[in-house]
Amino acid sequence: MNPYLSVSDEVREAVAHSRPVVALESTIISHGMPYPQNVQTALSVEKTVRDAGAVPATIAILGGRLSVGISAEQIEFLGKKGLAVYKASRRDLPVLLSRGADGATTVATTMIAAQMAGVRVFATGGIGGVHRGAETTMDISADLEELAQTDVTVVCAGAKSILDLGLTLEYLETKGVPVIGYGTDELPAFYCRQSGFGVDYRMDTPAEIAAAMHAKAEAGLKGGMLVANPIPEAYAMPEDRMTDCINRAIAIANANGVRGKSITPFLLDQIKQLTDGKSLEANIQLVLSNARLGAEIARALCVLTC
Ligand code: PSU
Ligand code: MN
Repeated sequence: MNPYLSVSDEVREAVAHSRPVVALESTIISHGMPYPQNVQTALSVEKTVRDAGAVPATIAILGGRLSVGISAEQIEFLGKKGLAVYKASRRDLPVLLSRGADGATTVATTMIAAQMAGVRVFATGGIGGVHRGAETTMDISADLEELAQTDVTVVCAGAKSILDLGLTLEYLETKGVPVIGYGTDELPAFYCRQSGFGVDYRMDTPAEIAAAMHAKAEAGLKGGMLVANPIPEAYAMPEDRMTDCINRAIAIANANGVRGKSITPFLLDQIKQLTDGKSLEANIQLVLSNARLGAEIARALCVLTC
């Protein structure tokens, strides 16, 4: 037994009986949205997963343990603390665990904990990737390296154009990560349904995605898969308006010298202000939609593995 892993009874039992489970991250709670919408969203995401027939497993680092399946009170704690909670990616784990500290898990660390607990599907909003200007800043999210090595399928709404989407796709190709468009040939751009960049494969049913996951596992191929699910039509934002907002947000970040792990939360907040809060509503809706799809994939996977 891993002394740094703590799995809730509900999640442990579901995994032991091969029932569907969906992992959920906590950086989106503490750093991705303001309080109290962050807590409300995290709780409705869990409910959405349940209503779709799977067990939600929200993941965070609490008291130096990778905790899989945290409580509503713990979600409230992380949401209230907001940016004061440590944003924990892979490189932060040894120190946070040894110090008995708390941390909000990014996509990378959520994947690590999910794999340790035997959870195969993870739903979130957006992943980190290759940032615009990475040819000089070298800012490339550890999420991409995690997808290369950790066997968890991540359901997202594509990536925001605060990233260089073309370079992000190239990086994923180099690392051998399949990028699947759910009902689309194009990589969605988070707030918008299209980006102009193609995905590797289009799939139209959760069963097709589960079949690819199953084949990968049976063949002994390591690494994750990325499923990109476009934001529901009713909540999609106009592309030209978003491009303009994102460019303005990046200019503000550059003028203020914002770098490293602070850049994504900073840009999210700027974009929210520049869109009068509309980007936040879009963000909430796309996460709910990904949670539903994650649950359907987890259920389809159980049909294959049971
Ligand atoms: N994109 C979002 N919202 C988020 C994040 C990304 O739209 O909250 C978070 C995720 O937790 C992701 C992390 O894993 O930011 C990536 O951070 P970095 O680029 O510093 O690795
Ligand atoms: Mn970074």
